[in-house]
Amino acid sequence: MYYQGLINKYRKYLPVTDSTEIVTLNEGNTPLIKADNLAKKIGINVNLYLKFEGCNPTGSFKDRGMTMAVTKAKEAGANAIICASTGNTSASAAAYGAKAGIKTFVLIPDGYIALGKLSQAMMYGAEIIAIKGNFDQALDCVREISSKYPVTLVNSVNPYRIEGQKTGAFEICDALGKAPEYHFIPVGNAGNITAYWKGYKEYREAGIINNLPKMAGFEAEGSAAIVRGERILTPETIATAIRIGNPASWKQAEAARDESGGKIGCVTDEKIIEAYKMIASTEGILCEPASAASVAGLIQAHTAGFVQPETDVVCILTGNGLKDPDNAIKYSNADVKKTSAEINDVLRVMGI
Ligand code: AN7
Repeated sequence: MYYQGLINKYRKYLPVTDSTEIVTLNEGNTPLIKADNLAKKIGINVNLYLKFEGCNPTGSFKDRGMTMAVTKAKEAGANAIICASTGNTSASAAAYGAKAGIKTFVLIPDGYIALGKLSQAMMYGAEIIAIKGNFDQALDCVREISSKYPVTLVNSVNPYRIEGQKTGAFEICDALGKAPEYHFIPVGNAGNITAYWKGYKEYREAGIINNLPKMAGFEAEGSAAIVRGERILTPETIATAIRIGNPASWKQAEAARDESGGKIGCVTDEKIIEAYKMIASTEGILCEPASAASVAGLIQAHTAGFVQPETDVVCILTGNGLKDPDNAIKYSNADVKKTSAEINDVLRVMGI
């Protein structure tokens, strides 16, 4: 049957009615890829799966929440939406805003968003405002603006975003016929870990699964507010998507950890890059650096003895590596060999 996006597929779990006009780009339905090569490389004896959210229409998991948030904004008659973003939310808001015919404002930290994400927001036609400040300051700004002016906030503090994003958990359970034992995920603003945990719990309440995963979220070390237990005023990390020092869903992330018997940890930029390269070279999947925090987290947790063998483990790869070609080129170590167009020269360079 023709796939029409995640609201249509999971409508009975979502706040829509038969008369709701759905704004969709046919997001969701992303592949859950068995990653035997990566598991072997890590040296872990589990069934490892990568949920590649980079296959969404704008290249990240944000589309799951945005279809829902923009559908509800449109239903409520909104003329404009606004968000703060480290990049992916702005790309997604801009795309769904374009589809809905709603004006979109995005606030981004000037100089700290990946090239591909900026190009997306530009092409989809958003009003782009680059602030001299970080994501947390941008979020404070848009929260205040949306509370005073008729513009709908579509950051993950908008509960419809969480509703849409919880469908990622439904898809994993539908694919495996159960919940995995462990769910590894990057943490920035902490909306996604909140959404997945909600999704797993709702599927269990509905009787579709009867187990729940341990939720393991990972922040970047230079932005690890939850791990350190304090707001970080100048968050830093190469993984700009999660360069966030005051996560909006902080409490909900801790609840997911505590209710599931999971953990929230942090990984260094060095480990993030190592995982980023390992995922690409062993599995043929190019995710963005922030996404690799889930796999870097798995490696760390495995070393610490947190992961039981012969279990199902899912790592969420939240965004597509094509969004950040600068980092891909910088860290690949690839040696591009140049030569003339003569076959003999090409063969010589090939070492034949
Ligand atoms: C690739 O786009 O916050 O913990 O403004 O883009 O739900 O915030 C992006 C976050 C992980 C963290 N991976 O998710 C934004 C933004 C990627 C991301 C996260 C983000 P949350």
